[in-house]
Amino acid sequence: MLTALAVLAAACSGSVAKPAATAGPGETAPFKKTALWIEQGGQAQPFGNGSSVVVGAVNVEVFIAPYPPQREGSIDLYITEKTTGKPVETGSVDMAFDMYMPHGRIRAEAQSTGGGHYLVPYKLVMPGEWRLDMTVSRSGEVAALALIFRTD
Ligand SMILES: [Cu+2]
Repeated sequence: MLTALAVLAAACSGSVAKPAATAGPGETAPFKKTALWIEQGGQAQPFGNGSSVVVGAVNVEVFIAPYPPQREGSIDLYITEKTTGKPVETGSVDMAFDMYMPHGRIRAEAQSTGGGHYLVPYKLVMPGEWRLDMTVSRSGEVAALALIFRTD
């Protein structure tokens, strides 16, 4: 409501409305709370919960529950072949959370439940901004992915 009024006021006075701010890691946007980013080529981009990303030869769909992320929750991954769409069931998934503080890294174990679905329960020692490094390994091929997420 306030946003609409502000835009209306700007239109009446003839001034140009500013584009909506996009929050990056470490920033707080005034109107929209982003809690998840993906890091690609050294840059963090907002990443929607439930989105998928191509990493090497596989497609990885990522669901975090609850969302926005809490200190304790779980991550559901659906991993499929990029070319055929077939579920990847033979891989092993490694996960580590880090925020570069003296408490160190936190490992999380991925449990394969079949059909390309992997469940990763996690418990973090403190709230804040965490980097999640994920690797999918199978038959000598390793695909790496980095997410950044903020917990309350
Ligand atoms: Cu910390």
